[in-house]
Amino acid sequence: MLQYSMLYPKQSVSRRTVSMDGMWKFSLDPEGKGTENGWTDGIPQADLIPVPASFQDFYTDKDTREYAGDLWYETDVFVPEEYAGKNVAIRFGCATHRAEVYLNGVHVTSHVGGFLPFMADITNVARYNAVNKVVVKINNELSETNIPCGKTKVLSNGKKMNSPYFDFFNYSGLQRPVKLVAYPKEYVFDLTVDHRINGRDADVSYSVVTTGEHPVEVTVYDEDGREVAVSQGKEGILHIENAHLWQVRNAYLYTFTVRIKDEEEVLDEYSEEIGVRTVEVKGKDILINGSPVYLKGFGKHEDSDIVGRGFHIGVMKRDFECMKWIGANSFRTSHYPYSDEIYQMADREGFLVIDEVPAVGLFESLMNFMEASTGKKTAFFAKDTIPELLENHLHAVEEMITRDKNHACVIAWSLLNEPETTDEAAVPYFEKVFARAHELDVQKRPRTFALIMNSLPDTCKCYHLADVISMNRYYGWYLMGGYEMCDAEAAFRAEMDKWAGKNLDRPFVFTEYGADTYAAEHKLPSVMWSQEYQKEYLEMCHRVFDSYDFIKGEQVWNFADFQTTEGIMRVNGNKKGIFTRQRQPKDAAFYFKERWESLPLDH
Ligand code: GCB
Repeated sequence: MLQYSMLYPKQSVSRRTVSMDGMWKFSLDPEGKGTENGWTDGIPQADLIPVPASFQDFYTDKDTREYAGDLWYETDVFVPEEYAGKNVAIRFGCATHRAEVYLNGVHVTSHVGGFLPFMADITNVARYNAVNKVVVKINNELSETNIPCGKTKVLSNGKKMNSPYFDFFNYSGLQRPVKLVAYPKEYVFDLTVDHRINGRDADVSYSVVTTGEHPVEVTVYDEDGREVAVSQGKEGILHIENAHLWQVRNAYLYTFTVRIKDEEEVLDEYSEEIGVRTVEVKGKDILINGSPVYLKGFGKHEDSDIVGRGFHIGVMKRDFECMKWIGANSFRTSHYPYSDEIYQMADREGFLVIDEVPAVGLFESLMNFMEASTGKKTAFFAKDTIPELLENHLHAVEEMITRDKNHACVIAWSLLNEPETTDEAAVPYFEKVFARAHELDVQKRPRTFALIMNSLPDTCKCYHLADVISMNRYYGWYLMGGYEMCDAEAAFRAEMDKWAGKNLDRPFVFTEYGADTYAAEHKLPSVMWSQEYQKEYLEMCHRVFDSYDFIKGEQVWNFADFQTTEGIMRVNGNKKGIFTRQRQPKDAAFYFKERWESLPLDH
């Protein structure tokens, strides 16, 4: 079990949360001497920088943007007198990729992994009714022992540089909201729910973890605030009559309130909005509330101008509006779990989410999307870095599932993106990761991983572990693009015929397919990179998808153009977006709107 509660900070009769977002002091530490020089007490000559945001795109010099190493943040936080006697903590939405947190010079916590929240307990270190100094030391270097994988090299001028084995910019820093939270000593640590539908009614089994022995009561309220079910005890079943189910793009959220009680006194109260629905894979179908669904949507990124990977509430809103306009019903959180608020919004809007752990780059290559199709092998899973990597990976899976398990929107766990699966050495690693996800999720949601181009029916050693087979395929882009499109289609069909021949009786979802397209480029007849080519490419892919009854979803790569490392394969970023980075439609967006609005829900 995790050391800290993953429940999203909320206000209630017993809980307080105060935003710590704003301008923080900020300093790079290229020599790595901050700790030695006493920066844990306060950082010298600091600049001011917004939190939440990635630090990279504010500055105009390249050394800062490309910086690899330690970076320091500092702010003051006032801890009110009324918090004395409670638990007090600072909750970081994330710190990319590893963090050490100090309060008034005292080390309070460390965390590894850049895309999931953690809490620094400051109860015994805080000064009450006084200002306290928070210092966070972050390190953003990539390695093969932590996810996402990459390496950090040293240039001839002595500066460090990150080399990701993945195709998105290594944005880092305090990229998500930070909150000061206060909650009682005896408190609700965790809540887990699982749903069963019985005719018109629903039975929600729940379990609550608290830090004490006082009795627990769970009450369910409908959207009008009416009490519809109540149960006593840390475990039980909540019976909801005439249940209003959470449906795809037609959400309904009940409020589940957990109270720890001492007679009539409420010691702690925690509420969460939860949709009642079931998810199941049956034969070739993905079933939501027993009905088959076809996924229409995107692989996304948390990525936008200026703030980089920083959570921006306005960008989130625009993204959902674009996805609704185009007729999408789903997205994958490629290639890392997103900020909590995005799942809350997906719950509210009825979107289906494939939730992905940051296990990307488990194939040693700067351009794995290219090199995989050349047959390159890197023996990634045979390396001696694997035991430590696996430990961090399993920990991230635990954090992700613990954080996201109650979201109705989360219908599957993606446990890796494009790992090297052509070597037997991958199998034991995969088995452990898949087993852990199964053990942690009471809803037993389907598990998957995104198959890279060389993970083929006759070369992939791991697909048998996936409940849903997720395919990333680029026939007609990385392979046989342009005028060779007819050969691309033939090769694509030949691969799909082989999968069909395996009779796996399992759903397949395309979690990636796409073509880089310059928003300003038009050409008749088409050429690669033009808007016209993107459409021809997509039409070819859709012809293939529509020919196989086991294909149960299409999530095009990518929702929007996004930043990557610079290089000859990328023109200031990846341009496979259906929308531009500013969230305006390319021509293909209108084509998708037509297709997706006319596809039946179960296709
Ligand atoms: C992939 C990767 C994704 C890349 C994409 C591309 O296979 O999973 O991260 O951005 O291909 O555009 O090459």
